[in-house]
Amino acid sequence: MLCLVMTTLPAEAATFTVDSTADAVDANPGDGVCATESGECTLRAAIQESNALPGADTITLPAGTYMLTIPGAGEEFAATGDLDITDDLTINGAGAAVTIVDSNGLDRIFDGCFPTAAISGITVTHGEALGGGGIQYVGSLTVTSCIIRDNVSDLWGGGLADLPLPIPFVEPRLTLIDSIVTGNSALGGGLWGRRWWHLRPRYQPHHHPQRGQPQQQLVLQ
Ligand SMILES: [Ca+2]
Ligand SMILES: [Ca+2]
Ligand SMILES: [Ca+2]
Repeated sequence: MLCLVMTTLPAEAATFTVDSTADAVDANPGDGVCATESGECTLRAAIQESNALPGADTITLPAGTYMLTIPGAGEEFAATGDLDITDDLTINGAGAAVTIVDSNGLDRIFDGCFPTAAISGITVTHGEALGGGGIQYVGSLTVTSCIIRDNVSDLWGGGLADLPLPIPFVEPRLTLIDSIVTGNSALGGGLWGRRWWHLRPRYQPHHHPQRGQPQQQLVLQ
């Protein structure tokens, strides 16, 4: 994605609680209310709203399967295709076994360009993109108690990948905690990055497959 890293003024953090598993856009991003035309707070609407509000925000994502259904890869404002995160954000699922975000091959799941973001308690699955089939990121991303599985990339990072372009003043940094990266397929296996990986408490590099091979299981716990 095209990253425009902007300095934003301090703002009061907002918390949005998703109340619908539907995939629909926010009716008015930036008004402080997560609401589609029908008044629901979808994951896509919550991300659009948190992008529009300056400063770090939090999204609570209850148990459910959230299917991405709006086609349109290559769009960078979370309106179509993948969910573009362009501001600091924390997304808290209810647990990877029960909170599942699935793109059904439509696009990748999360495309992040942020200074700092975190996701926890979520399964990210069936994403598909040229790079970062499940998640592509720039900046500092912390993934805690998540399952990144069965995502596909034709190039790098079936599960997760940092953006392979240098962005001024932003270094990609991935921290994986108590998470499972499994069943992803790509040139770079499940994980691909240039630097700044922090895998706790142990890193199993032998679980990176060769080109075109499905990734074996990488468990960090
Ligand atoms: Ca709104
Ligand atoms: Ca924000
Ligand atoms: Ca998008």
